[in-house]
Amino acid sequence: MHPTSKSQSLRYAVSGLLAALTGMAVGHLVAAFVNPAASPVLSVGSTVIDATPTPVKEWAVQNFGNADKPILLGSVGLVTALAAMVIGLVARKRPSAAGVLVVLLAGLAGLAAMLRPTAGPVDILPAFAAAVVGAAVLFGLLRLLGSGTTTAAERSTDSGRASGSSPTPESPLDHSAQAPGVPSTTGRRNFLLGAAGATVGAAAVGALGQKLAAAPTLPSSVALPAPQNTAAALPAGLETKVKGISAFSTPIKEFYRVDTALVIPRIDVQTWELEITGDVDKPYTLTFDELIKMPMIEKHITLNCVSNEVGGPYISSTLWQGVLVKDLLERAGVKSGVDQILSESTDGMTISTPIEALTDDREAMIAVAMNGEPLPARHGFPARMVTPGLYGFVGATKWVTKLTATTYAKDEAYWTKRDWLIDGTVKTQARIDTPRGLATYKPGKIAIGGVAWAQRRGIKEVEVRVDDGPWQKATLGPDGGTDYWRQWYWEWDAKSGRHDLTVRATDGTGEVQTEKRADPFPGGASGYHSIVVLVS
Ligand SMILES: Nc1nc2c(c(=O)[nH]1)N[C@H]1C(S)=C(S)[C@@H](COP(=O)(O)O)O[C@H]1N2
Ligand SMILES: [Mo]
Repeated sequence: MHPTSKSQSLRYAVSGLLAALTGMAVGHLVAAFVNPAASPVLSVGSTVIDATPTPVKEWAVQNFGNADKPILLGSVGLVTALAAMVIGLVARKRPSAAGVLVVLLAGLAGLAAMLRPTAGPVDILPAFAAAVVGAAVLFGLLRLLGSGTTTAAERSTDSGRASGSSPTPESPLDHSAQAPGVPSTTGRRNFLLGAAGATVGAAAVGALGQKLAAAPTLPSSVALPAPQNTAAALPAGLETKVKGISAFSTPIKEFYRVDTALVIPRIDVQTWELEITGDVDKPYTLTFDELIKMPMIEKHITLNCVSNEVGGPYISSTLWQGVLVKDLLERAGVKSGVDQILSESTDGMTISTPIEALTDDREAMIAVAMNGEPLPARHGFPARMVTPGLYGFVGATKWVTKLTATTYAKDEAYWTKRDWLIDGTVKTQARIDTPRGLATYKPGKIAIGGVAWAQRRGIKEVEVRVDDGPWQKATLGPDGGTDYWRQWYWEWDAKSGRHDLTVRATDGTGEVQTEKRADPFPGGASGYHSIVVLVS
């Protein structure tokens, strides 16, 4: 191919790319007003998440951790960019076909947005805006590409400038060097200006959309009342004594986050409502003000994710404040035969929780505060469920708006449809936080420490083993209650060499955690946490 023609192809590909970028950016901005989740790139991303088979999703969570979403969105962006560049190339020969393809591409995003479980009619608007702007930018750039087609006079100045040779206007050689439809300097400059403008515009508009979609907090006019039933303050944890051990109370900024939401739902407390319905005598709805006027309790609870690998990071602990689910259900009068409460959130999540877990003495709650502060948006603002003893996927609905008394036979929750178990009882586990696996340490005294948990049962004992040696009893940290994790440590006199360190916990009933390894899917990981350290 002729080099000039090659760079001309590049300009067409760039036109397609910029059309898609500006379209997506404008769609993102429009979505900030109608529904942030309806942003073209986000709704396509969410559709991909929901359509991904469970094993692939597990693999992504294990391998990418918290980077799984940026990587997913990056991939969606990359595929879109490639498609857009192809559309740009098509536009060189068939501009109207390219226009149709831009509209189709935006249409796919619109379809994804409309098929989201919580989609409303306005959710089509971002994709519509993306189609209009995308097509406009494409045709705008095409015009610039076509507009400055070389005139003889311009060509002469062109070649003169480029080569520094004396101008030879109308030379046949000069003429043949110019491919048909190739823009002059003016045309190229106009195209570059247009492209730069589209790039800057897309970036500015996208950033504005991102800012407008930012998560809300409790307005200063709404003050959380103190709980009637306060929890005793936690004793100081071991973290000051054992370097590298998880803090007894997880700093809220470090609290793990697991959910399917690509944009954190923005909920206005003034319009938020909690509906209690289903097989109940008196269904009712509460505003946020009415909810927090009910008696509230406080409780130290450890929350963990069923997707956590043995030794994994998806576990955190804090003080929660909220209204007992039991009180909320009592007021509605749950009919006999009900075996689950199906909770729903603004982002379309559905979670089944066994009715006993919500009504027995474990104090499951609709929480409105963590560690004395209103829930951060990413942890469920303004209200979420917390059920001690159950993994989050069956008891910790964030951004909750509806509780339906029903049966497992009648209603199936999001994860159940994806073959995760209905029984989400937390398994007894222990984790080594320090020393770090595969790190090298000097011989001598090394504190081995970490956390152990068995919510509802509590931790009675933690033991550590070095290589094939005997199980050594670890010292336990303070007791934060049966629903709270327990810190532990054991001082090791490390000798040179490569060593395996293994930990196991015994729960409050005297049962030692199982050694049998299980993957997180479908009901939570099991097995002993073991690391290798090098001493030299
Ligand atoms: N609305 C909603 N709630 C949700 C989820 C979700 O995807 N959407 N994920 C659940 C899962 S799997 C877990 S482990 C916990 C995690 O809560 P956190 O992010 O506050 O730690 O939230 C639960 N609640
Ligand atoms: Mo989870």
